[in-house]
Amino acid sequence: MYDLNSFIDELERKNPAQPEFIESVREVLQSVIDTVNDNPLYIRNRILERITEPDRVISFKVEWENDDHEICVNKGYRVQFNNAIGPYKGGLRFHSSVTLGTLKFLAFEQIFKNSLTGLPMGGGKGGSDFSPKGKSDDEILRFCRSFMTELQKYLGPDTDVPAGDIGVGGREIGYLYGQYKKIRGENTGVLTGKALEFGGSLIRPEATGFGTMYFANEMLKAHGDSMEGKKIALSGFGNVAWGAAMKAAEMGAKVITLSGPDGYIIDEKGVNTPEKLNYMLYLRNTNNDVIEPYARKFGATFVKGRKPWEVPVDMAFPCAIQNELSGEDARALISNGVKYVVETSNMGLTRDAFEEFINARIPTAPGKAANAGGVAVSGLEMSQNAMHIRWSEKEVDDRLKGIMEGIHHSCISEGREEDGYINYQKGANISGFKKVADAMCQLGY
Ligand code: 2IT
Repeated sequence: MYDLNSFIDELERKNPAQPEFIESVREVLQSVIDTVNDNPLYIRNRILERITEPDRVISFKVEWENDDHEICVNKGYRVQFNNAIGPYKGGLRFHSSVTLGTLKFLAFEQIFKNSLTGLPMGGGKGGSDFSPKGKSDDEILRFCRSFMTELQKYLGPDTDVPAGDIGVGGREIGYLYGQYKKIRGENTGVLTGKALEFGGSLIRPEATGFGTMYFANEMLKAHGDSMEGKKIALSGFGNVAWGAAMKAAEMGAKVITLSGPDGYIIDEKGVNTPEKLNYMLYLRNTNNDVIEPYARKFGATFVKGRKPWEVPVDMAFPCAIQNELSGEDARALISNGVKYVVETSNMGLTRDAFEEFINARIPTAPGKAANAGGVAVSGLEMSQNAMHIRWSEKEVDDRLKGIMEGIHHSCISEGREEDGYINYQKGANISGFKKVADAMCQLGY
């Protein structure tokens, strides 16, 4: 029999100074501990000990030259966490906050998220503490080349297939893939999120944002409600927020906030015109990491240094980075009458925030369910690459919708509590976990 607290204490002792990793393990384990204790096969196979230790962690040095001809050094990593159900799959994050602990948490989350999609993908994540903020295009190119020169040794279309994440979008994927092709001489789709000209999939850029709205739509339907007319607070302004805002507008809901490290904007008219949506992409590509210019351009209100969770809304979608919505933010949203919360960033909610929403019986989706559309369409990009074909926009979008509906169904079947409340966190964790654990039992150690 496992005891959650003693297991976590031991994990902490073995993995010091990795609080995000410990937190992500705690979140999954608190949902699955009874399932594990009830299953002698999981206990005999030591699933908990084995699933919380990465298969391997690759750590390397990235040397590159800046525009002033100075040599710069960054850290590079790839965490290959678990490949029981398919090749390692997960994004690369380039952000100054990245540490090994961050990438271990993201790779751990990815195992269960990928499992939930129903596609054959294992869990991995990589990245660097390189910050694209303020860098020129040439500097980003040189950094990406150097990063891939080392990383390519560990990749392959059936081994490990990275993609984008924070700081890694279409431009960076292009530079990384270009270097992979130069060194390996292969056109295998070893990265996803590629441009359409060289093997990318339609709908991949939109997939995370569209997917989170498809998931939200299922949540609302399950509660006899609809997206029509809902007011939404959304954080971030990158790729995920862009796709989410676009789909929300299509569904008749209104996104009224966006945010950056500098603060947030309130646009009461809604972030819903092609001009506003395209401006988000433009802002991202300036590498300045600020949202204030949006307020100036479209006559919206800019609130400096604060987060959008103080604005009264029906739905909240954190779409930026981990731990961006705290217990205090949750209490503010609850007292302002929030009805649904959809964690779209990975671990966007702190543990306190999750507890606040669950205790208040507010339907709250965890990131590993709601944001799985991104990696799901990455899986579809891998399939198209392997078959040397391209599916139409409708074909990919229909599959994405089907996958998100499937994930919602999994959450309900494992997450419904006695009082009828759907505990999406528990549902997602149990269904994602079981498939990987069963595979591990069958594969032997
Ligand atoms: O967090 C994520 O799921 C991603 N950044 C996407 C990963 C992928 O392989 O498409």
